[in-house]
Amino acid sequence: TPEAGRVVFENVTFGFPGAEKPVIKNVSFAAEPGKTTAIIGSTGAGKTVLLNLALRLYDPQQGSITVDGAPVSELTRDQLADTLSLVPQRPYMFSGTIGSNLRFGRTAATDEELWEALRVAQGEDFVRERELGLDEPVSQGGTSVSGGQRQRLSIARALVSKPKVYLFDDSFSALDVATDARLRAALPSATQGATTIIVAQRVSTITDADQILVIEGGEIVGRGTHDELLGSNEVYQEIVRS
Ligand code: TTP
Ligand code: MG
Repeated sequence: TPEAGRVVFENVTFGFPGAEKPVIKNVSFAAEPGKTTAIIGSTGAGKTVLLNLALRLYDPQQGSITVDGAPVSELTRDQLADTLSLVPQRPYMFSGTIGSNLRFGRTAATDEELWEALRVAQGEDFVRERELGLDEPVSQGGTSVSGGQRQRLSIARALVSKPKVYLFDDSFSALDVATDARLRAALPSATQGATTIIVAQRVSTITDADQILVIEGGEIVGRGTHDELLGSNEVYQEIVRS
């Protein structure tokens, strides 16, 4: 259906219980299947909270969030987990192996699929270098892999689950610029047809996005393509300069 993977926020307002002010204010946007929506803004702007709302880690006080045309408030955790994959800002590893961390409950995924996901996520080389490859043990918390490696494993894990919606929360910032560029070049064909939402710090990560949302203080203060925002949005111009 044309709705497949479409994510729509409508006048969403959210504040943490007991907090004085909402951290998300009247946010509306639609993220379309086959397109990339980027979210950029300073630290504390509310980017992570926006992604968490889509996953229904908490419910908004006002407004609605729908996926595939259905309110997320009516979807079960399992349905949400099948539809949306989040690569969290601080990826986690479970005690097990690299392979079990990539499968993460998807027992049906073949080794070949795991290697393909690793190839796209630029994680193939460092896993091949491990003596046991996919069977290499990983400790809880992932202390045996570096932050950048953890991030790539976490991206590969999302790819293995083949969701309709990818949520990347600042997933490329721990990568060097060359690896970031290779990964983003490989990503579109691997995620073809899916809805992609990317929270980014570096403008270079999102210049190709179909739609960029500039968020400040929990509000959308600009939206458009890179070129449109560059010409018209002061907050975006400031981010580009910094
Ligand atoms: P975030 O959404 O975490 O801000 P961000 O993701 O844009 O920032 P960064 O680039 O550093 O990752 O937070 C928005 C506001 O919500 C901020 O004032 C902190 C607050 N907050 C809480 O109070 N509790 C929480 O669990 C989270 C996630 C955020
Ligand atoms: Mg964040």
